[in-house]
Amino acid sequence: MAADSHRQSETERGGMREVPAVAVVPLMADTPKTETRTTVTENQAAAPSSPAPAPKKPSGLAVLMPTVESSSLRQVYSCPESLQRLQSSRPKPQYVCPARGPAVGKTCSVLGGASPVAASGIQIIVVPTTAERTRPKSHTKTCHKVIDDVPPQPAPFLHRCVSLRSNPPSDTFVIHTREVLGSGRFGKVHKCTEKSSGLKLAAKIINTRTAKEKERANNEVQAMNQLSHPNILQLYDAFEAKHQLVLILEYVEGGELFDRIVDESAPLTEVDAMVFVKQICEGVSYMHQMYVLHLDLKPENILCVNRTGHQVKIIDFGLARRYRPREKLRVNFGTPEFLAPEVVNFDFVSFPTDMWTLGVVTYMLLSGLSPFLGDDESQTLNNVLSANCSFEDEAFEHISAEAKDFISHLLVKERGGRMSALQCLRHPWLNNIAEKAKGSNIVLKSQVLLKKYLAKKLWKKNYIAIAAANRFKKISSGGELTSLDTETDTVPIAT
Ligand code: PIT
Repeated sequence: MAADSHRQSETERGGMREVPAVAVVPLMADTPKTETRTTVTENQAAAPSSPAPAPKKPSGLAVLMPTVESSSLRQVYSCPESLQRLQSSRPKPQYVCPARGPAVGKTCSVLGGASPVAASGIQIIVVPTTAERTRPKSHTKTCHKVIDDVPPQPAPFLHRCVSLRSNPPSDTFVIHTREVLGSGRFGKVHKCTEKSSGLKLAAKIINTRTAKEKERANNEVQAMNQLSHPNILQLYDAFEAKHQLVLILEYVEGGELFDRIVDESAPLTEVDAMVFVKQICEGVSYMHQMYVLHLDLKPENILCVNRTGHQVKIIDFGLARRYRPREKLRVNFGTPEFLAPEVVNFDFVSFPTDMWTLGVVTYMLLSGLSPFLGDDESQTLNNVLSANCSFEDEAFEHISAEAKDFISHLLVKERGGRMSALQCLRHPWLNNIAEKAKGSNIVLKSQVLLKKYLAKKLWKKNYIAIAAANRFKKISSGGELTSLDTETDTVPIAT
């Protein structure tokens, strides 16, 4: 795909000067050699639903305050002050009761209506496509809704630089193991509550039997320690046991973005997609300014703050890497359909690698189609390498030229041709949203197609889980096992 005016200038990649080849190292390696241990107080801002914070007392939670300066162009060690400074320039969101204007035509489900909404939410009129108008569904009528285009509230606690604790998490938290918020190759995420404050949190229990799993888990802690942004899920605490690492994370109740938007009673329009993508760009832009590459920005890793609003947070920093100028990083992991061509080619990865994936996510959000997904893994990888994505499917029929231009400047085979996150935020598609919303907002076809995509993925996940259980049974009864690597999600790829 061609790229021109939105091409990423080198200065804008992470806000730094040209570095011909980029390299990155696991974040674990970033732990400063000399550390000063200090403590922070807990829950300086309590969760809206939690009891008033207990009187401040030293929590005993150690924070690493680095004293060693490294030679990289820009330091992100100086946590938390530098993080707070970067944050302080952002306008603080103001929340008021939902602002609902007069209904136009029939009022239907209102995305963002039940959550705290900015006084000036974007008011839009949603019209069904001609084909939809004949179907007996709730969003087949013209309706009115308000989109809360405000940044999410920050986590209900101040940024914490967390170091691993060796005492059991049950000393401090109740982990509700029956309530599963997410699961994956790593293990499971459960709801949890801090005993002293009642603060609702999430506990990600990561199995760390192998050195690789341990490295990934430690990586996640290191990455999250460096990031404090409303569009990035925050780390609260971390515990290490022999074969497990437990991350205590900010709790959000909206679930995965794609799971939420397939609810057909809440019609999805291009304006909704703009608001979601803009927030993802805000998070990625900040992450890149902090010299962190996510490298696994797939749809599952975007969570909604609540069930009705438009605020999203990026999760899963297990594959994240620290950008290191003059060093070169190649990676051989990821989810085939979201991999950038340089990953498939085992070439250097850097900021634009995340931007490619953002292009894939945006394409899917608008159309419900995965642009490079083939019948099997090798076809998918070949599709990625050809970087040939088209907007010819009827799912793109009502999608704006600006949206297609936005995607076209991300799904560019040549890394240097892709927009940076900052350039995305300046792209016309993500600007004047309220003005665009005044036009006719046709319901996207992506909802139905995404539902099929998710169902297929769930089927595959369950199939693999059953196959793995059967293989386990086989080994237990003395059979042979050739490979345990059955996960379809983030997998090592053949290079
Ligand atoms: C929720 C609510 C919440 C956190 C999560 C899910 C976290 C999910 C998660 C996090 C990861 C990961 C996989 C899933 O790799 O507050 O519904 O780092």
